[in-house]
Amino acid sequence: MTKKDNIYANPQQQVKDFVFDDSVVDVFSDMIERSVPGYQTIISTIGHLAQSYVTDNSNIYDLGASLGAASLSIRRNVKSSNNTLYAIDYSQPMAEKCKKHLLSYKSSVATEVQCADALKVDITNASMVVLNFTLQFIAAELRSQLIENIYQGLKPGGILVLSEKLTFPDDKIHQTLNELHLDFKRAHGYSELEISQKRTAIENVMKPDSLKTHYNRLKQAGFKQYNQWYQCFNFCSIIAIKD
Ligand code: GEK
Repeated sequence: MTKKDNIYANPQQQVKDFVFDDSVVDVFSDMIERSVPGYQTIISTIGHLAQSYVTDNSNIYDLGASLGAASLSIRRNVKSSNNTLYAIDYSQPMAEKCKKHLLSYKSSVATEVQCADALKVDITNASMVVLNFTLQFIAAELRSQLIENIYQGLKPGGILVLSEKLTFPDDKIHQTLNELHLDFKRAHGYSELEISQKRTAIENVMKPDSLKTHYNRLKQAGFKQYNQWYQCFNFCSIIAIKD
């Protein structure tokens, strides 16, 4: 049973910076589903893309895998053989629960869950890499390095799925899409107190970019083909395919 996220339901004297600790891991599935518009659509589409892009004898990387929702979707859909899926998360409690979760389902895809920093992972022989709402938690000055590592580690024809919260250059658009997102959270049961305390907790930790910044970074890394395939309010998902 999924536990309800009520981490910010009571007033906190001092709201601390958000960390992926035991209390977050405990309620993570509920938290992400009630906070990220289109999350399930993105997870199932990652599986669908795995069907088309994962090739025989190649590796798959889910970087910032959390509890392994994208990894599970990939494993359920892969049609190729001799693949290894690396599910990576740098939060120890997250990686531990991810391992239990993934290993409780049978799969023909060899799976390794590792507690590691995505920046330090050696990406090789990859036909698919997933960064599903992870890049925004990585220091801005290190994001290009990660995207470059991914580009280098992808095989020709391999795919990167990059999902992120976005900022927008036009103030009114930014405010409106942000407000729609907050309404989404309200509609999913979060109170004003929960919304405001979560905002305080996350603002130093999660720093979204604009779509233009993402596209520039992908281009600089070497990708020639990339585009958004999904957007709901201020959340989007991009695919980038190596020539
Ligand atoms: C999903 N992809 O459910 N290295 C490895 N992991 C990291 C790093 C890093 N440098 N920085 C952050 N993380 C998941 C959802 S959540 C998104 C991803 C969210 C991990 C962090 O520990 C957390 O588990 C995850 O990235 C971000 O499809 O909570 O909004």
